Amino acid sequence: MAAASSMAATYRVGDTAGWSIMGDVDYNEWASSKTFHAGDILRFIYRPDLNNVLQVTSSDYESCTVTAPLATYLTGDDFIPILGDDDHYYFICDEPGHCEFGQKVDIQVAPQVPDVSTPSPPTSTPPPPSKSSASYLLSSSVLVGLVGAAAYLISMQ
Ligand SMILES: [Cu+2]
Repeated sequence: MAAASSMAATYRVGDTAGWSIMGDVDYNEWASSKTFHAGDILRFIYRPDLNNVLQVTSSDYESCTVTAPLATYLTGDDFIPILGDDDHYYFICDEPGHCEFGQKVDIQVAPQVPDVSTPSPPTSTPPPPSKSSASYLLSSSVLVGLVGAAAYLISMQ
């Protein structure tokens, strides 16, 4: 069982009002009340004879331009997966006037939370001293100690 923070969620866009101009939903207010992560799914429910869902670029979202969608959804009950982290997904309806009326939503995907089970390696670790130099340092300090002890013993006599 995965931790709650990593479980994918499905969000019904506009909640019970769905994807429509009829409910007078502020879709960006709706989106700002959620935290979207990669792996989550957006569910757009709407009357397909009156609406659709276009995924568009940022500029086409701003200008309600419907002529160059990145993706088009038409079924009336669309499940759209959020794939990327730290990114925006822009959706509009292409029925005349609907986007201008406010049937548009900017989904901002939250940055991915680092997985604590796989910490990134330290950026700079000095290489450990090689065994030969370590043993050389050890033996030379022992040698100095022995010489010093010998000199001390000699001076005492
Ligand atoms: Cu519409």
